[in-house]
Amino acid sequence: MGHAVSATTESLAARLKSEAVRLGFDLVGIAPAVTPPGYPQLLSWLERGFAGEMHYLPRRAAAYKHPEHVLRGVRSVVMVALNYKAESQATSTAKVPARVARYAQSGTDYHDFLRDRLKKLGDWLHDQVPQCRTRVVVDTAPLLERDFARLSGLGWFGKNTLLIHKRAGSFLFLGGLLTDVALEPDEPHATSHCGTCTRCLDVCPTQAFPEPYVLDATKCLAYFNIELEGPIPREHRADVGDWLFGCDLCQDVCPWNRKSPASTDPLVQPRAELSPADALSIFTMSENEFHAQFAKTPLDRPGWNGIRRTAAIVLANGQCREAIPVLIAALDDADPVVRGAVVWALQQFDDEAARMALRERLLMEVDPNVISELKATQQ
Ligand code: B12
Ligand code: SF4
Ligand code: SF4
Repeated sequence: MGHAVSATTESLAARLKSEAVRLGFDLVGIAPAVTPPGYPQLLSWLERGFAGEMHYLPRRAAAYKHPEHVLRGVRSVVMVALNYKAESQATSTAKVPARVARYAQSGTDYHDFLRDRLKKLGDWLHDQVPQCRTRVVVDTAPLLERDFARLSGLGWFGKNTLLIHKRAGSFLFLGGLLTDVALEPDEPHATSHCGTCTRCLDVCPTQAFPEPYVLDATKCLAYFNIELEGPIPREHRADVGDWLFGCDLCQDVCPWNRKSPASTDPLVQPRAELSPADALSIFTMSENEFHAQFAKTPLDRPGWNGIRRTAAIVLANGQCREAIPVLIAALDDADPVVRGAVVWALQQFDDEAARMALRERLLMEVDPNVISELKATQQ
């Protein structure tokens, strides 16, 4: 059952927003529960194959059409944003620096703490409107979060596809609270403030933007080093540079992030060993050590093997000769994706021991993908 807008629900919206700020959110706005205006763009994005192996996106294409599919009877979508630009940066003295995107440097999984705070906001709403229904959304539900964030007035889509707020910038986590309470909606953010700037498009190492405002995710480093389970395509391994986890290049260059304030929230402050990480120590970590350090952190998503796959590539890109014997030893690794990356890494060094180890490995390798890595001579 829905709840009509009245003078009291209007002030309820204002009180809900104060509560959201009290809970530690930096921005909050309310959108009506409608078909998101960007829905046709999502369909064409999927049709162009830009979701790659993120099959959960096309599988739920129909559900994105209306937030009704996330919460039956939904009338309002409360969108919140939390600034994760931390006060300090880069404190570690890593031998081979391996960069971790800012959003993950605290080692805290933002899904958890955003969800906790949004649940508290939901509890607050339940106290005000006891029969109401709510659902918390962070990332995983079929909801175009940036579209609803724009609709609720939180900012515009940058050419890098990120949601940008004039004062707060784009280093923002987004989340939503869906409810069947009809709350007074905010005005959508109708203007764009990118102008003639193209910095984000120009800096992208893989040219992942086929046009402004559209990202081909299958070329984004964040897709390669976080989402992709298999090998990172050979032609993009050099582009990975020193990015172990995610990538911030198209946000670091954005003028709107230059003056954005730093957050004092303890949950987003960087852990020294992640800002930046050390590629060599990460690569040589045992599975137990990895879990002890990184279980429940964002690095757990690619996992021990995924992280070591990328670390091998970062070591080669950093041309750290100390890594050569370590990489040679890893030619025996149990995981073929790690072995494949190690083969490529060794091929990037002009080194006789590396060449000999690769020749020997070819005589005993059984995995067809690793064999083709061993036989490949380019890139
Ligand atoms: C899948 C996904 C990814 C994929 C694909 C990203 C992408 N651009 O689509 C990959 C793995 C590459 C990725 C990377 C990152 N992600 Co991500 N990701 C998502 C997720 C789960 C879904 C995004 C989605 O639906 N994409 C499909 C496309 C079609 O949607 P869209 O880009 O939002 O497109 C909208 C607009 O651009 C617009 N539009 C489309 N075409 C056009 C054309 C014109 C002319 C205009 C004006 C508009 C327009 O309409 C579209 C529909 O709303 C969301 C969470 C969520 N549920 O929304 C987080 C999310 C978008 N990611 C987030 C973050 C932080 C990142 C990274 C910064 C992480 C990192 N540092 O490594 C990078 C940034 C890369 C980048 N430049 O976008 C945040 C973004 C916050 C913000 N300020 O915008 C989100 C919202 C997660 C969250 N809850 O906070 N991500
Ligand atoms: S996150 Fe990095 S790789 Fe992905 S689009 Fe931005 S600059 Fe390109
Ligand atoms: S770098 Fe420039 S074009 Fe890209 S999002 Fe920022 S203002 Fe817009």
